[in-house]
Amino acid sequence: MSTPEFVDVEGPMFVADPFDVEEPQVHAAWLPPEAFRSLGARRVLVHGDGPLVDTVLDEVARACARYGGRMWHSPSWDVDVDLVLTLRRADALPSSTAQAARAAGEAALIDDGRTLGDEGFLLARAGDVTVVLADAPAGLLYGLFHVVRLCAAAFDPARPPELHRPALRRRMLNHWDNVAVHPVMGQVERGYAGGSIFWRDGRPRGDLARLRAYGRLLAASGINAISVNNVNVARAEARLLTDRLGDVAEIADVLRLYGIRVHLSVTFAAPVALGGLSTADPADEAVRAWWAATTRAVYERIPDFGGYVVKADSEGQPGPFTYGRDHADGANLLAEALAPHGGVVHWRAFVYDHHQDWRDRSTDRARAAYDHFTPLDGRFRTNVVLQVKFGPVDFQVREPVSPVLAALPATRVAVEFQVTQEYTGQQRHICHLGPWWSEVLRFAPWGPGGRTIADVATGEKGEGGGLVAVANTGDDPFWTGHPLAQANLYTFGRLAWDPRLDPRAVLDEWMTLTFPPSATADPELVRRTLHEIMDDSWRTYERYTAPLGVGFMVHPGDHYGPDVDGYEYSRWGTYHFADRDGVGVDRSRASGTGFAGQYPPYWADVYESPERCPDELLLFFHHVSYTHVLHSGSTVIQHIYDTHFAGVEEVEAMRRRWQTLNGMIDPAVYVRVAERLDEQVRSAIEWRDQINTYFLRKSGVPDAHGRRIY
Ligand code: GCV
Repeated sequence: MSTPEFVDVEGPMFVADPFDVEEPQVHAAWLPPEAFRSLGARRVLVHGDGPLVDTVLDEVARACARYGGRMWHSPSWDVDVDLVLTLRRADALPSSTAQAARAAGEAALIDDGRTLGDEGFLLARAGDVTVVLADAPAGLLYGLFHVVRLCAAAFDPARPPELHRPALRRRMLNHWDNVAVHPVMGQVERGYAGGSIFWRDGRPRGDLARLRAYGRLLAASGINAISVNNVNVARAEARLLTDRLGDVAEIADVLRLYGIRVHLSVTFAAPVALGGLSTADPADEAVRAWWAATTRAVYERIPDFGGYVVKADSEGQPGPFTYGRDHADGANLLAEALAPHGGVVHWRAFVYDHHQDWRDRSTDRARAAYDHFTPLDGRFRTNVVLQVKFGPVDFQVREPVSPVLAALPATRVAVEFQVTQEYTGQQRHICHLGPWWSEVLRFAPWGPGGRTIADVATGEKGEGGGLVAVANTGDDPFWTGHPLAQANLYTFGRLAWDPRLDPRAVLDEWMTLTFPPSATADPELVRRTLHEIMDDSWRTYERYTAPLGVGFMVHPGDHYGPDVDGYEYSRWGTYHFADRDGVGVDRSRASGTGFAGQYPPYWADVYESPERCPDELLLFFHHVSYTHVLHSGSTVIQHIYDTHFAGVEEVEAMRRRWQTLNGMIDPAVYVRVAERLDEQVRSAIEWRDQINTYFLRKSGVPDAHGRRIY
């Protein structure tokens, strides 16, 4: 028998550990050491080689060191183990228990008839052993995090085999981080969690330990791609593509350890701004050559570079319209440069007139993306992903699903969500967005029972554009400002891995990892209380803010807090048209902007009719009188009063419930959340009183229950 190559957990770790993520200066979020307790107490064999396998080894070694388990790597020694993490095609396993486990896994796989792919894994039991089988190292890493999620259940002898493959190939985060501090938007545009994880005052932040800890969290949620700078690309940020590419490479080197590919937001004007050309016209040969050469240089430095993200002809960003070209011409220009290297361009569909005249009732911002992009269907190269915000306006707490998502069958389409809570309480309010995203993903735009938005993102043969979300993270010690906002990031990653997951179950997973039962005196109380606070928090937020899908009513600029008429006479195209008789935007075909007609027939008909339109979207699609009776039986005006009073009561109840956790959980988390709940209560009262007062004054209709309105 040859020498055992096991890792003696009492001895030095054999995997180089340049960064100490064991004792981070930041909150451990959903990967506290306690979450690894079950895994770390076992005998674990890891079989396979490569950088991502090293990451798996590092994770397992760390857990075993803490909880008394043992780990072997590619052994030549026969040992009994509890868990085998192995590549399917790796060399024969000498350990007999491991061999048996792998054989059982293979058998289960054959029975299942599916393949594992680049990121999938199989978890199966063989006798006393749990096996994680993958075809590629990324699958082993995801399998490891699955074992962590399952805790002891991963070792349940009765557990049937399970095969996991991500439904979506690309599960991406967009950071709206500026390299240099922007005079208005600061370091992170719409960022509510401090500064950037990547940049500070014009330079890389250089905190590689933090970066690695971030990659680890993202991988454990399922995210595998990230763009590292704002889609609004200013001068300093533009240079990341050329002379500051080294800064990007440094980030890519760290995130690669967790299977995350780095993408870059670029400016369409780069050939002029950086290349010294006189034009950025997509039809110009010199422009095409510039993009080709620049992109080649990017891949020489970052071989697994993901691609470009582009916001063009939108809110002041340059784009192809300047040259009389359309967005297919623009996107294809960059796609052509990326294609030889396997990269993609995420081309955003957020194109609308942001200099609208509020007097003009015929222009409708909600129509814009459809009007611009549907004529281009079929013209985009295959490595263009059209990135579409989930709703037609802008990440509101309630909007219909964007009709663009159902209108380009010959285009790869990605759905864009906003994890950063720009319009949903800015990480000062608890607003768990999982149920909202899940509702969007399950929406069937061609009518009930038909294909869903998740199907569109997946694509019929897996060639869909995937899911993308704007990140909510920053250099805040809790990552997300509000500690409970971590759940939104985790949930986004999990839904991107499998859009069919039940958001409540995902929230439960997040709770169990973040507040490990073994670390609290009364785990059931903690879990129940968190569910009571978070499960319905999105609907609570909706109740005390803009009613019935009408949207906005936020303070202009910072978008926090109520200002009912703040945007009413502005150029931004977000109006509610409240007058003494009624409120809402007529988007019908019959008498309004015609937006309802952008949907396939089933929903076009439903939305067209004030009688059939779902209550929660009524004011998005129709201008109705205050006395219009909803499906709920209430009138519009009474609904406004009732929901605003109820919303505040619910937030007050959240605060009381949170107080019952004092002493049960990490005091720092407790205090941070308690402070933010005080602000949430204050802000919800402000919303209630401004909205109710505004509509009482407009309508003259008193509250049926005689409650105090000002
Ligand atoms: C990055 C909204 C936000 C902007 C953001 C824009 C976008 O308008 O308020 O800050 O810009 O969306 O998605 O590009």
